Amino acid sequence: MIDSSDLKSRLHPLINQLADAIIAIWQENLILSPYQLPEELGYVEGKLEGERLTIQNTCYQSQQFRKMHLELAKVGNNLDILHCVMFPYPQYPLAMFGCDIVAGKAGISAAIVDLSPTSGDKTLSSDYQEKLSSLAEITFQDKRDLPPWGDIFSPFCLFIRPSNGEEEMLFLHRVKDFLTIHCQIATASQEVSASEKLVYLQGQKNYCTQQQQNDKTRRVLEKAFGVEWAENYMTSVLFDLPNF
Ligand code: BLA
Repeated sequence: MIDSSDLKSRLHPLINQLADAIIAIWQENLILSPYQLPEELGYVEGKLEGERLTIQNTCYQSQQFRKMHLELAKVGNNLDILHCVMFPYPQYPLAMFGCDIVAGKAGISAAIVDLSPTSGDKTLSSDYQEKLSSLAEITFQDKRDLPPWGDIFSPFCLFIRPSNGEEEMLFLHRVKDFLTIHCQIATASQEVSASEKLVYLQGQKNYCTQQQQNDKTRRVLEKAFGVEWAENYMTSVLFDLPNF
């Protein structure tokens, strides 16, 4: 028996708090049912240059979301990772919620959250824009630049290296704000036409194609599990597409 609470207790406190907050907001706003990941990929362990890589996945679905994926990972004693993506059913005109936190020995090096557009014109709809614009402005000391594949993210994307505990808490609150807005828009959303659905599906495909180009993620997975395993994991677990 694997004690799934074991990994969580060994992760950076912000990752722990954020994982709890994400699940709580999902439970409060959506009617969740389990989502079955490929059999052997719920909990995996590999070896990265002599260090253990442990991955623990939590996955749900709801009426509006094909897949809501929260992944926690630990690489030896060096690297803690939280990864979360919500994939809407493409007949709902919804954004992609994505969040990634990478914590090393020196603290959190990357904290990113976004609601990314998948519409034809690659902009967020007015309901997202209005709600996101009305959030109080926060200034973080250390803003990070997006890599070239990051053209999928919205102007509201927050990508920072938190400078202290206070900024970590501000980031946590901002993720909760983004996620709550997203769930509220989702539960109020109406299905679009068959032709529009194809446009949103194309938008999701583009999102996944771009995310699959994140060499930093790929490298960690390749070193622990090998090139082929990493490719399969990135395309079938992290950024998979439905066969609609
Ligand atoms: C960066 N992602 C990273 C980094 C690592 C990982 C090691 C570098 C940290 C740094 O630059 O400080 C590793 N992330 C992982 C691994 C997994 C993971 C192994 O999720 C999963 C097992 N990444 C996402 C999502 C987003 C995202 C959903 O998975 C955004 C919504 C973004 N991660 C993201 C970005 C970077 C990053 C933009 C910086 C990439 C760069 O600077 O080149």
